[in-house]
Amino acid sequence: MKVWILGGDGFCGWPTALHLSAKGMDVTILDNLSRRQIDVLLEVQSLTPISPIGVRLDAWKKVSNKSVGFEYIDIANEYDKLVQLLKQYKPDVIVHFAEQRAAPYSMKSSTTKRYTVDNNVRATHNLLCAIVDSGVTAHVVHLGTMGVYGYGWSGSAPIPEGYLKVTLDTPDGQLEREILHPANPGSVYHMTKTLDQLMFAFYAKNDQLRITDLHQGIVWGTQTKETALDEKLINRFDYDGDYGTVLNRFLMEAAVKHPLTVHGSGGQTRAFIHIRDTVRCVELAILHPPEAGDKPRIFNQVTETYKVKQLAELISKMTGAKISYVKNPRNEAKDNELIVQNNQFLSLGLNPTTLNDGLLEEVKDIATRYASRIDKTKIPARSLWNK
Ligand code: NAD
Ligand code: USQ
Repeated sequence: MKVWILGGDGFCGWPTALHLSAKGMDVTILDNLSRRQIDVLLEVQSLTPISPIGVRLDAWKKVSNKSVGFEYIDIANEYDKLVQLLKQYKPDVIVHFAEQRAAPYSMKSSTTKRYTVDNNVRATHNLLCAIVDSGVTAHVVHLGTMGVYGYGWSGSAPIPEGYLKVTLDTPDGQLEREILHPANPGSVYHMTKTLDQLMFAFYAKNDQLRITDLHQGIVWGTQTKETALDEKLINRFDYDGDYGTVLNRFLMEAAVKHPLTVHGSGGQTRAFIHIRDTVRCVELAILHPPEAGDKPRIFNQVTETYKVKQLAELISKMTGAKISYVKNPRNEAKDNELIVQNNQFLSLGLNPTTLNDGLLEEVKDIATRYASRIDKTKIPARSLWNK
C-alpha cells in the first residue's frame, strides 16, 4: 500500500511514518520543514535532539532495511507541484498532519493568526482539490482535534464521535437527523480544524472522496518502538510556552525543578492519548476506510481524560515538584466536564497506554536525560488570548 504522510517530519507524523513503514507500507513523507523554521524564529529547540530529515531517513534505512521517501513541498502554496506529485505517485492513502498545530502560537499576534488560517485552510483545501484534479482515489486520513467540540457546551452529555442525532419539529411531525456536532473552537488554530470539517463534508458529498477525520486529544509521550531504535530517530518534544502541551510541559518542568505551571484553577478537563496509540490509531483508520459516497468517518482519538490540576498533582507526587497556579493566559472555561465516546477504536482493537504505564518512563528516559537542553526563559506561556 502506497502511503503519503503530509507533515511527516513533525511530532505525530514522524513516528507514524516509521510505524507504517515497519508494517510494510510504502511510505513517502511530504513536508516543508516549517515547524523547524518556527523553532528558529522562536529561538527554541526540541527538548530531544532531533536529527535533520536526511539523517533520520538514512538511520531508518540502516536499522530497518526499509526506505521512506521524502518530498520537500509546501502543501498550502505549491498546488501545481502537489497535483504533479499525485499523478506521479498515485498514493492509496494520504495521512494529513501538515498544519500549524499550536493554539498559543495561533493567538500570539495578527501575523501568526493569519499564518495559521492561511496555512491550514489552504493546505487542506489544496489537498482535496488536487485529489479531484489528479483523478487519484486516495483515502484521506486527517488529524483533527477534540477541540472542535469545545469544552463544556454539552455539560455532562457524552461527546459523540463527530455526529449528533437531533430531532426537528415539522408541521408533519418529527424529523430525525444526524448533523456534524456544533463547532465551538477555543483558538484560531482550533477554528481552522472546524473549517477543515466543512471542507471534508463538501468533498465527500460532491466528489465522493473517502475521508476519515481523527478528532485527537492532547498527545503525550515521545518515543514509539521505532523511534527508540536509534538516537538519530528520536522524536520531537516541544516544551516552550507556545508549542509545549500540558502533560509534556509538566514532565519537563519537574525535571528542571521549575514549578508546574497550572493555568488558572486547573479545573479544565482535557482528553489525552499517548504517541504510541496515535500511530496505532492511524494504522487502524487506514485499514478501515469509508466507502466512496459515505460522509466523512469520524473517530474520537482519545484514551483518557484528566483535569489539568489532577495531572499536576500526579506528577508532583511522583517527582516532588511544586505546583504554581498561574494567571490563565487563555480565554477558556475555568472548569468543565468531558465525557468522550471512543468506542470505535476500542472495538477495532486499540489497547491504550495509560498514564500509569508510561509516565515514569517519560520522566526518566526523556525529561531528566535531556534536561540540560532546556532554556528556562522559554518555559512561561506568554501568548495572551485577549490583550
Ligand atoms: P508538528 O508541528 O510537530 O508537525 C506538523 C508538520 O507539518 C511539521 O513537520 C511541519 O513542518 C509540517 N507542515 C506544516 N504546514 C505545512 C505545509 N503547508 N506544507 C507542508 N508541510 C507542512 O505537529 P504535530 O504535533 O505532529 O501535529 C500534527 C497534526 O496532528 C496537526 O494537524 C495537529 O493539529 C494534529 N494534532 C496534534 C496533537 C498534539 O498534541 N500534538 C493533538 C491533536 C491533533
Ligand atoms: N495548560 C496549563 N499549563 C501549561 C500548559 C497548558 O495549565 O503549562 C492548560 C491550558 O490552559 C489548557 C490545557 O492545559 O487548558 C491544554 O493545553 P495544551 O497546550 O496542552 O493543549 P491545546 O492548546 O488544547 O492543544 C493541543 C495541541 C493541539 C491539539 C489539542 C487537542 O497543541 O494541536 O489539537 O491539544 S485538544 O486539546 O483535545 O483540542
